Amino acid sequence: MNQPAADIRHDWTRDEVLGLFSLSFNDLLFRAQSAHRRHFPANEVQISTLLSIKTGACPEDCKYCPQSVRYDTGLEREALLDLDTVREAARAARDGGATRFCMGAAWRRPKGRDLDKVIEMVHAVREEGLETCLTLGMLDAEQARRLGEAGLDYYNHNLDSSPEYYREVITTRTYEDRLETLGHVREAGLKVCCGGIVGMGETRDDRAGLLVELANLPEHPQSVPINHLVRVAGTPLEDVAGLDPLEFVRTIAVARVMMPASVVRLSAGRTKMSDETQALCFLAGANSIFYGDRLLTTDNPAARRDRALLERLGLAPAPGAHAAAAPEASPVAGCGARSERSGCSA
Ligand code: SAM
Ligand code: DTB
Ligand code: SF4
Repeated sequence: MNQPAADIRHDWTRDEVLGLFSLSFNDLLFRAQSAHRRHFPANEVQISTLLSIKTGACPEDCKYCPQSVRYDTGLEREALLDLDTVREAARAARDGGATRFCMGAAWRRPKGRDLDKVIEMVHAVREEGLETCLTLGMLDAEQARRLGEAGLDYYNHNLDSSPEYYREVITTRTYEDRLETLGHVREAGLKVCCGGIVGMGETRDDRAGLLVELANLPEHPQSVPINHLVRVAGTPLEDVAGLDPLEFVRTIAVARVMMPASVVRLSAGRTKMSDETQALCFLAGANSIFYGDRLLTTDNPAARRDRALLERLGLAPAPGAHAAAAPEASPVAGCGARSERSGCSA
């Protein structure tokens, strides 16, 4: 992605970022919306759909995650899906209006034969005219290189929180491990999708710390998912206090100001958000969502509710990079407008 130098910085300090968080809400949203319009069409939202290709029984201990083998969340484990199932799901996502298909596996890191199968999935999804994204856990340099060679577009690997709070949430892999994987992904020429989770009981200082780590990476991640914790019964974080929705909006706005040319995804946690909170998130510069009734193992807003929301807000789906390969691809029903300044015309 072309990153003009003027407002792309990699030298953020936590104090400076806390200063952004402390601005008056109006001033912060004005700055975020101005940054957004410098780099993106004002009224477009990138649409991704998720599929869990291998579910549950993960050896890691991430305290937020329903898929860790250490917590009894009642989740049924599933082996790696077969290729036809993935292809069908990708077609359905494309026909529903998604332009990117993100496949997630509950692994610490993929093993050799598993990666071969996942590479076949990447080819199949590309053939359906969709951009591809994978999240499989840690990768070594060779695995990242193979995925790049296979034509994968994005690799998702989150930093999740500030380095200090991360240690409270995950003990089985370090922040350094994550940074190392992100380095391999970048060096393999893949686009990086990297963000975090808020609403895990962290402080504002931790949220600022996460955003500093993301923005001070050698390149800004091309995609920055900001997840609100989905509290799942059986996980250690099931009873953590929820985050003030306006603080969530501030987090999105600060991410937009710090990484103005990155796509910021309003990611997990939308089922519990009002339409008004989501509208403020879009105003704060969020320009991507997960679309479809499921995330990986938890619910996402119903597709019909999202169509209605985009339409009410005059937002249109952003065109996908591989759209030409998919003659049958259709925009999100009822939201076909793609002009810069106008919204959905349906
Ligand atoms: N196992 C791989 C890994 O952790 O890198 C890939 C799958 S993992 C489920 C992908 C991301 O989902 C995690 O990094 C985390 O940010 C997010 N996630 C997991 N559980 C979540 C929850 N309950 N609420 C919000 N985000 C969650
Ligand atoms: C990301 O940052 N959020 C997505 C995606 N990357 C893989 C995952 C959200 C998972 C929410 C919990 C679940 O559905 O299991
Ligand atoms: Fe495993 Fe990923 Fe869940 Fe952590 S977030 S327990 S690594 S599936």
